[in-house]
Amino acid sequence: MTALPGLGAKRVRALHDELGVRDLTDLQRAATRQRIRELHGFGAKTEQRILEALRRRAQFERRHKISDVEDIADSYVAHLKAVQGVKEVIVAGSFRRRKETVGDLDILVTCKKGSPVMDRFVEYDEVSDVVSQGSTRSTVLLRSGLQVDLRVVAQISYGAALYYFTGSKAHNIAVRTLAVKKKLKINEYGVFKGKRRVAGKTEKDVFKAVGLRYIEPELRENRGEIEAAKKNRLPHLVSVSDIRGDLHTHTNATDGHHSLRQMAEAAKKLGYAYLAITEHSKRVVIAHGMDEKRLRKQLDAIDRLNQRLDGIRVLKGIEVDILEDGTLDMDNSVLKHLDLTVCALHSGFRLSRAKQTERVIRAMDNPYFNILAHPTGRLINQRSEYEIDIERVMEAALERGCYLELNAQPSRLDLDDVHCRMAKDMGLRLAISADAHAASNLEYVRFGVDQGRRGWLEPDDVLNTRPWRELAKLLARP
Ligand code: DGT
Ligand code: CA
Ligand code: CA
Repeated sequence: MTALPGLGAKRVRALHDELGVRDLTDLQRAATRQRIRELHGFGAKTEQRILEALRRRAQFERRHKISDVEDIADSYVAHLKAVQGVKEVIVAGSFRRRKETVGDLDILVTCKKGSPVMDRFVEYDEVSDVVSQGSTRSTVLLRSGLQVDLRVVAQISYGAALYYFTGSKAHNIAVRTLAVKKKLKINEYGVFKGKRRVAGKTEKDVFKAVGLRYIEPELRENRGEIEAAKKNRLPHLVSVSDIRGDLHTHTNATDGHHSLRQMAEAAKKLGYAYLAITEHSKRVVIAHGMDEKRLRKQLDAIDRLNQRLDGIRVLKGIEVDILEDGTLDMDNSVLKHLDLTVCALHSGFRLSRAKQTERVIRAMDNPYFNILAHPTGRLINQRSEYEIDIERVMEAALERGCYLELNAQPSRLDLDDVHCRMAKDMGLRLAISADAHAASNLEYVRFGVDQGRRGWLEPDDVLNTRPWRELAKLLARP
């Protein structure tokens, strides 16, 4: 409930203690019956705002951000692993394909005969409703509103079941068609030639049996991966260990939580070779954005820090606002001293598609423009992207030697997978950046890497897999 705007921990407690509100369904009921306005410190306006937030949530279907379900997935898996007789426990479905949102969790289990796994599955702490319970499949609803499906199969079918329940459905159907052409039958129990099982124990065997190279889960969307697997032309996907630094971070000099030094040390701990500090510019008043004078002061601080630090280089950057006329919110006389700029829209989202596209491209004409941050502005489950012709923006970036960002904040993941693929196909490299506002946020990069993998990105397609010397050359405008 605290995820709803305007509902802090204190208010959620009051709702619980006074009205017995335990989840979003209770909340909806209490608000509709106008019970909330009676509470001390709430009022009719707050009640209206709660209803509005609930409506907005419903609008964005009932999909859950992947970052929101990771903890519950992990602890559910741990709970099931502890059950007597259980062997394998794994979350399949869109979660395994690392989609930015998941509709539900699909857990696959193998176990010995007589294991009490089904009973233990429905007894899990967070379960609010048992939708169905059988001997090989069950479904529950958790208090958070998340649905979880469980399937139990024999060990001999583990690979086939994992393959089947990882999906996507479109991918499965395409592979099944391929199998039929080879006179094979493929289902969640195995790959069969007539009655004979020819594969099923591991996923690798399943792929081999139908004549394909192993396809990473993130690619299984029927977007050309099957053709590529046939021809042995699958991409060698980027992974977190390829990332050598972050190009978009904030400190407590603006709206971040940690100091320059703390951020640099956290980056060093991750094994990074460089970290760009990119504070907001003055236009973003609520983030205490910097003007020319404050930025110059910070550049001096970075110089001093670099002299003291070993093994990591702090890069001088800024997240500079693109103003409505396409100019940048910082004088070029200061921008020219920076190692890089990330440039972003934080206002004027309502311009027409043509005007918005033109605005960004005009900004790219500035020779100090390097990377377009969170290019579509969408916030998952909260705000749609603004109108913009991303393909045209990518072309313009290519022409000028600029780049786009894949912002790795799990609420942004902007660009999305389809746009990443578009960039790759055009030969436009992307920066995968955490946009960290605290030291621990640097780890968000893994969500960005997952999204990039879904967009077929290889290490070479990602700017910040390069050592600084190479990266500096790529950033230099022609
Ligand atoms: P979600 O939950 O909407 O984020 O997406 P998924 O992909 O997790 O879909 P879900 O939970 O409905 O089903 C899990 C997997 O099971 C799906 O990715 C592929 C497989 N599956 C489900 N229904 C079918 C079907 O009708 N045919 C085939 N071939 N596979 C299916
Ligand atoms: Ca699912
Ligand atoms: Ca499901």
